Amino acid sequence: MKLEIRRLDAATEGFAEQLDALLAWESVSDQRVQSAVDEIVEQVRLHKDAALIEYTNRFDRRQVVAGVELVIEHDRLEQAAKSIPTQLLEALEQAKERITRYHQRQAQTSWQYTEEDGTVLGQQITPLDRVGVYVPGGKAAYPSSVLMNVLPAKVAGVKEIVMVVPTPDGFVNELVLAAAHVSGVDRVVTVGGAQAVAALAYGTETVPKVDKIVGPGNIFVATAKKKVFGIVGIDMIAGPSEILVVCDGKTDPDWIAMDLFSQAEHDEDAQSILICPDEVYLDQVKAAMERLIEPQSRKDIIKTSLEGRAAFIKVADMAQAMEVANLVAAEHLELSVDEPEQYLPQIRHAGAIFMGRHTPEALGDYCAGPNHVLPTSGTARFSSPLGVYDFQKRSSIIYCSADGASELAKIASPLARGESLEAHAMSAEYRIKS
Ligand code: HSO
Ligand code: ZN
Repeated sequence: MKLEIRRLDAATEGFAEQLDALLAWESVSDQRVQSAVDEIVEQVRLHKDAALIEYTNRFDRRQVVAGVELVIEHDRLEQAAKSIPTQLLEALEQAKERITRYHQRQAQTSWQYTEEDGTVLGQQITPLDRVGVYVPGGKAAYPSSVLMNVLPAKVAGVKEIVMVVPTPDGFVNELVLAAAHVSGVDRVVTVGGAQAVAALAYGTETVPKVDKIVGPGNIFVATAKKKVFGIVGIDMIAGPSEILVVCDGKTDPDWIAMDLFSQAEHDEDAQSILICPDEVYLDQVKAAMERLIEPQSRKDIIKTSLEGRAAFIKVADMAQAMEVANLVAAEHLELSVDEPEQYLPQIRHAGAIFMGRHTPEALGDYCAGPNHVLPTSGTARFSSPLGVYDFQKRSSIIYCSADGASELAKIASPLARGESLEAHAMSAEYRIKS
């Protein structure tokens, strides 16, 4: 199958503009989506289960009468785990172990130190009490994403994890339920869309109010998450998946072709970019892609994604490849080269960095250990992978000794008076020793 893939050359004038155009992505939250979400969130806030049930019946074509019908019992999760092929269950468990081990290293711990005057200062770390995990229904329902969202919360020590998942026409994804069981979700409620987000943010008779909502979703879910942010915490608003492969031209072209497909098959808007100093190699990868796409079960999605958003970028050398990689700030960056560690210090922006020819992104998506929830659309410039720290909070600790308070008050008092805050000044001054 012929593929039309955009080619750029970093040496040409106007490359910067071409790159900007390539990366440009606007999530289309039009006014209609916004007003629909406003209405849904408001109704669920006011009428709780009654509204949640009505929307669920309408959008997911169900006939639920009472809230309890939305809840999936623990036994049912266990049954799902038993019903899936053993090999799959074992893989979920092995992935869980590796992901947990990696994330345990991320846990922040409390600390304290004592000033010379005896004042103790510190930071106390506590987990969030209750977290909501949104799991999409239908084609984007990934059991691996259940693990990636739930396990860091578990490691952080979150007491209660509520998972919401839409079940259109009552269809339940057994693998998703099995993953919920393996990762230790406390409660599963079969609701989705903006109504599920609203239920998690405000609480209903069936869905407990949570402190933070994480997990990917469609435009309605994303818009609802933005709307309730402030009432609850949210993780991030994810754009389409991206992969950027930097290759020196010496990896088997078939491997690179398949790595690029692995992102492209996610959805039509996904972006796959290959950077290489060797033009002939780019042609070889293209030929490999045209051959390998034929038997792909998702070849239509792959083709649309590649022809709409992919690019091959020719660079002068590896140094320029690193510069371009930093401009892209990709969600996934593969360094398909020998001795990739020599380039690592030059990479400033990337969600996850896959080092060397034997590290395809797919291994990171499932089981290597790091999280697969990563910053997209260039947001790796200022944000990080989902992690244990997203489920932990910090409280500052101040414990003054009598001497310490007396000394601090002498600093605080003039500052307070400078702000014309007399009670502040006096509160401090009461502690000054005469
Ligand atoms: N690559 C996706 C995660 C995923 N892949 C789930 C397979 N399943 C995140 O960009
Ligand atoms: Zn993936």
